[in-house]
Amino acid sequence: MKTQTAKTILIVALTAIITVIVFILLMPIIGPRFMHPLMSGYMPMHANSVPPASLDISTVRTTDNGLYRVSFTSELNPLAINQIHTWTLHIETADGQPVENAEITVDGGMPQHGHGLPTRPQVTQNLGNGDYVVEGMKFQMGGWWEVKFSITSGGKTDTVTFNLILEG
Ligand SMILES: [Cu+2]
Repeated sequence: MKTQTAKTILIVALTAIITVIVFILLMPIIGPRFMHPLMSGYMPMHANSVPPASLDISTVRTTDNGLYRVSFTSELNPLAINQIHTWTLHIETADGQPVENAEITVDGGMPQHGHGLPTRPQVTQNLGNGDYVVEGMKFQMGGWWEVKFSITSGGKTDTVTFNLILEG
């Protein structure tokens, strides 16, 4: 009888361990599909993720220190979730001259969820006339996103943040 009980406990324990291991191994595959619905709605901490009412969702903005005027257009219009796509960024000086040879880095994320972008978008082409191709844009859930560009030209760096509201 004791042997039988020990056997049962062993089987239950092994099953539990195997389940955990399989779950961990599958996380990279099921993770994005499994976690993001949780993060975007069902978890209590995200239940109140309503974007601020005064959010500026303009696609034309002046950089934080007033050096550049930046606008973007998205190849995916209207923007939608779960699609890798390309933006074109246009950069001018404050007085309207195109900024031709800027170094640009891209960052972003969801301020209310505490996570960044799911991809690492890169500027891959300088089209001239202040236009730059940004490849690898993607948003994996609905809600408030920030996309931040750091722009350096002639040794002067300035940053700009675009706000997006995506339908989930
Ligand atoms: Cu999120």
